[in-house]
Amino acid sequence: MTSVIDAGLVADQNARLDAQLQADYEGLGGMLARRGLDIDQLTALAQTFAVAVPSWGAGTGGTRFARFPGRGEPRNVFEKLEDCAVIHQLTRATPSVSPHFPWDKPTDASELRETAKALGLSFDAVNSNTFQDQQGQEQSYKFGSLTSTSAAVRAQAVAHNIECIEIGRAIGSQALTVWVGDGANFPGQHNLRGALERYLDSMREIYAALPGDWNVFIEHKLFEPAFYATTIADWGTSFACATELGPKAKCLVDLGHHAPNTNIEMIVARLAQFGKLGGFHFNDSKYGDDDLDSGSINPFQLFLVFNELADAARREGEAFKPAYMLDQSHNVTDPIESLMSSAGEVQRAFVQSALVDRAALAGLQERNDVLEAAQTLKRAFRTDVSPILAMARVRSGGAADPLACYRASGYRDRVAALRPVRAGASSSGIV
Ligand SMILES: [Mn+2]
Repeated sequence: MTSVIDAGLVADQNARLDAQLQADYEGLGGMLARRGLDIDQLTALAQTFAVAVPSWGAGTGGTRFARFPGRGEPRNVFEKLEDCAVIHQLTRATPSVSPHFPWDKPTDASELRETAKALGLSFDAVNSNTFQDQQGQEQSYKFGSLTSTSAAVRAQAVAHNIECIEIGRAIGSQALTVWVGDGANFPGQHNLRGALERYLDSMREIYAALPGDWNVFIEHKLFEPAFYATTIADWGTSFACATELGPKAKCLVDLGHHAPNTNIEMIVARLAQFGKLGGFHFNDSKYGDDDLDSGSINPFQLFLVFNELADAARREGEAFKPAYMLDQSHNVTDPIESLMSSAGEVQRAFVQSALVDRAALAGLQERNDVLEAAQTLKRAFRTDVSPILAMARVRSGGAADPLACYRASGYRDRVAALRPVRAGASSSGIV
C-alpha cells in the first residue's frame, strides 16, 4: 500500500506521544476495570470500526450564497482519492470512499479501482445525481427527475441510476444511494400521490437492475430544494417505498434530514426493528440540513443513535450491518482535518455505546428505575474514551493524534503547490 504521508513521520509523532498515551490508557483502563470492562477488548472493538468518506467531502463545500475555495483542493477523482487515503492512513477508520456520479465518473473504471486499491481504499455505496442538470444532458430536472411528469425525463433519470450501478459494479461497490430533490414549491404544483406513484415506478426499474448482492438505499430529506412538499421527505415515506420495492431496498438516515428536535434514535430503532435500516450519512446540524461536522453540535444525539445500533447488533447478530458514511460540507475548515476529526467522533460514539451495561440497563427498565437507567447511559456518554481511540489508531498503524500529524506533514502546502486553483474545478456538493 502506498503511504501518502511519510510513515517515518507518523512513527516519530507517535513516539513523541507514547509515554503520555500509555499513562492515559492505563488510567482509563483501571477506571473501566472497576466497572467490569476490559480496555483492550474495547480497543480491539474500536479497531473494527469503519466509516466511508464521501468523495465530495474532500473538496470545500459551499452554500447557496457562495463557495470559498480552499487551498490545494482536489481537481478530479484521483486527487480526491489521494486525500481520502491521507484520512485513512492517519485515522485507520475510513477504508472506503463513497463516490458521486457523474462528478466522479471515471473514463476507465478499472483504473479507478486499481488506484484506490493501491492507496489502501475500496468503494462504498455509489451515489446518483439527478438533482442538477449535467452538461450535454437532453432533458432537464428542473421539475423533477424520477417523479417527473415527463416520461422522457424519468427515463433519463432511471438510465443514469442504472449507469451508476454499472460503474459501481466495475469499482467493487455493492450499493446505490438514491436521493432526489423532487417535490413541489407550491401547493397545487403537482399531485402529491401521483408524484410518489411515478417515483415508485421509476425506482422499480432501478431496483430491477440491481445485482443479486446489491442494496439500494433510499435517502429521505425533509425539504430543500422543494420547499413545500418533498416527495421523499420522511422516514415513513422512505420505509413505505423500501417495503414496496423489496428486500434489497433499505432506508438511509442522514442525520441532518429531519425536522428540528426529531427523535432520530427512535427512527433508527424502528427501521432496525423492521429490517429496513440500510445505513447512515453522518453529520451534525443546528437548524436544518446544515451538514456540519459529525459530533460538533450534538454529540449526545450521536451517542444515542449508536446506543440503538448497539442494541440492534445485540439482537440481530452478524446480519446487522448498516453502511456508515460521512456526509458533510466543509466551508471554513480544511476538509481533510474535518473528515479525520468527524470519523473520530463517530468512532467515539460507537465505543461509548459499548460501555453501556445492557443487561443492567434492561433490569433497570424492567423495574422502572428511571433515574438510574438514564444515568447508565449518561455514565457511558461522559466517559472520555480518547485514549482508546488513540491506542486503536496506533495499534492499527495510524496516528495517535491525526490532526497534529497531518499538520506536521505539510500535506496541504504540498498539494496546494501541485493543484493550482481553477474556477469550478472541484465538484463538491451538499447532499
Ligand atoms: Mn446525505
